[in-house]
Amino acid sequence: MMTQTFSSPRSIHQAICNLTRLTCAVLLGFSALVLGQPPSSAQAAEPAAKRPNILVILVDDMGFSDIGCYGSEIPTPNIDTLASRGVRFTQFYNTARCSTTRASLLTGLYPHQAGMGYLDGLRKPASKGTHARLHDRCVTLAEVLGADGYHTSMVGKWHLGQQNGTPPWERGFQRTATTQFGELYFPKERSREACKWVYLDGRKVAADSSEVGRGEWYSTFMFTDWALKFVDDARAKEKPFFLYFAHGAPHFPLKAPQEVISKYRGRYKAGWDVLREARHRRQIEAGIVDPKWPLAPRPSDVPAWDSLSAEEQDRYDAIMAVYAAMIDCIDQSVGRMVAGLRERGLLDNTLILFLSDNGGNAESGPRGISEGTPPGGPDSHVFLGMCWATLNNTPFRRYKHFTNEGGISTPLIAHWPAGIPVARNGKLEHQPGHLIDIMATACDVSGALYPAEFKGHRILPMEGISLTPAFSGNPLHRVKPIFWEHEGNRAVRSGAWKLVMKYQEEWALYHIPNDRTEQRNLIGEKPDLARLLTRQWNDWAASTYVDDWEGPARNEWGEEVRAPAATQPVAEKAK
Ligand SMILES: [Ca+2]
Repeated sequence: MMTQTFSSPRSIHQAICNLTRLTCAVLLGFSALVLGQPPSSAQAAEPAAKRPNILVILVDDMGFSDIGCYGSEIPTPNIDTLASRGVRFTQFYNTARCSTTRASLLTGLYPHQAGMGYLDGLRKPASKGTHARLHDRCVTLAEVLGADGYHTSMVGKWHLGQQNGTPPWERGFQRTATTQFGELYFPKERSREACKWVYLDGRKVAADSSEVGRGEWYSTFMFTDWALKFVDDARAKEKPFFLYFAHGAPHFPLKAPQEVISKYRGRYKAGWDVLREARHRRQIEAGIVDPKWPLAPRPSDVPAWDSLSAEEQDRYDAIMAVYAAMIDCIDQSVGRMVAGLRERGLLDNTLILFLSDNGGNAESGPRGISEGTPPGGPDSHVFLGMCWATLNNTPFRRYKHFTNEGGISTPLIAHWPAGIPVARNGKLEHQPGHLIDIMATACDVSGALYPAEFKGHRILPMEGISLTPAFSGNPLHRVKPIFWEHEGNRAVRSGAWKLVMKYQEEWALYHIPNDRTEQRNLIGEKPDLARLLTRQWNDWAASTYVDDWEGPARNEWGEEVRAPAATQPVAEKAK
C-alpha cells in the first residue's frame, strides 16, 4: 500500500514539485520564503493565480467511442478542441458503475475503501466496504483542496450517500447545485420522487422553481449556468477553484431537447453494424486502437441490422437519436465552460479533465425501451439497450457493470495550456491510468497535502499516482497493479497483462498490447502468471475492504438474473 513516506515515487515527485514551486516563488521576489517560513505559509503567500484551477467534467454512462476524438460519428467539436490542445489517454479506467466511480474519483481510493463498495442504495450490516455513504476513513478532493485555500464547488449528480448522511455540502464542497442521484432533465420530471428536487447549497428546492432555472430548462445547460456562477464566486473571493461538474447525461431515461434530437433523427438508419465498423476504422486511423486488436464480434443477442424490418429500424433510430442529442448537449456545455473560462482569463491555468463514469449501458437488453411520446421528451421513458451500447463501447467487449474493457474504459482528456507542453497538444497517451490517480494529480498540481488525519479520523493513504509526468510525455511511476471488483466481477491489470472474471465464471488472461478487445484467453498457456495475478487480486481484496459478493448475478446486458428471493440482498433498483 502506498504511504506518504519519502520513499514513495509519488511523494518524491510531489516534493520535487513543491521545491520547484518554492524556487519559482523565490525568483519572483517572495522574500518571506527566503526568511524560512514553512511551506504551508509559503503556499498561502503565493498569488492564487499561480495555482491551477481544476475542473473535472464527469459524464454518466457514456461509452469509450461516443465522442468524436475517440471515433464517434456524433459531432463533438468542443470536446475535440480540448483534445487537440491537450492530451488524450487511451487506457484510462473507471470502476464500471456510478457510485463506485464517484467515490474513487473524489477520494483517490478504491470504492470499498471509501465505503462505497456498491451503489449508495445498498448498505450491508457488518460490511467492510459497503456502507452506502462515504466513510470517515476517506477525504474528498474538495476537503483536501478546500483546506489548501481552494474555492470548492459542485454541480450535478452526487450519488454518494446523501440519504445516509454524506451529502456534498458536508464533504468539503463550499457551493453546490446538485441532485441526489441524477435522472433529472426537465423541470417537471414525473418519474421518481428524488428526481423532482435540486439542492442549492444544501437547500432542497423543487426542480421547477425559478430559483433553479428559468423556463423549460434542460439540466445539462441549467447546471452549466450554475457552474459558471460558481466560477464567478471563486473569482470574487480571489481563490483558485476546484469545480466538479458531474453531468447526469447521458444516463437513462434518455431525454434531450427536441430541436437537438431532430438533428439526429434518420442518421442512425445506417445501423450499428456499419457504424461500429466506421468507428473502429476512425479509432485505428487516430491511433487510439491498435489494428492488431480485432473488433469484438457482435454479441449473439444483438441482431444483424439488415435482418430488421424498416419499422424496427425506425424505432431503433429514434432511440439512438435521443442519445446522440444528449452527447451533443454535453459538448455544447463543454464549449460554454471553455468560453466562460477564456472570457474570465482563466482558461490557460485551469486543468480540465473530461471522462465518463462507466462504459455504455446495455440494461434493458437488445430492444432497449421506447415508451411515451415524443421519444426523449419529458414524459417519455427511453433506454438505449444492448444493441446501441455495443456501438458505444467500440471496439471492446461488454458493458457497464462488467470489468471487461467495455465496462471500465473511458476517454480521459487533460487540457491545461499552462501546464501541458505545447508539443504534447493533440497527442495520445497510452500508459494505463485509473480514477485513483486523480487525487494524486490534484495534490501534485496544486501543492495541497493529502492528510493522514482529517476531523479526528485516520485517513487511508491514497492509492493512485500523479498523472503529470504523462502530461509531458514521461513515464508514470506506478509500482502496483490496478484492481477492480464490482458485483463479483473482478480484474487486475499488471503491465501488459490483464486477468479478468465475470461473476460466477472463470478467470481469463489477456495480453493487452496484443489483444485489448479480449478475444484470446491465454490462461492455459500462462498458468504461473495467472496464479500470481490471482494471488495479487486476493491480497488486494483482503486489504481494501472488498466484501464477498453474494449476488445476484447479471445477464449479458447487465440485468439481474433472479435467484430464489431468500438469497437476494436488498439492493436498490439498478442505476
Ligand atoms: Ca454511470
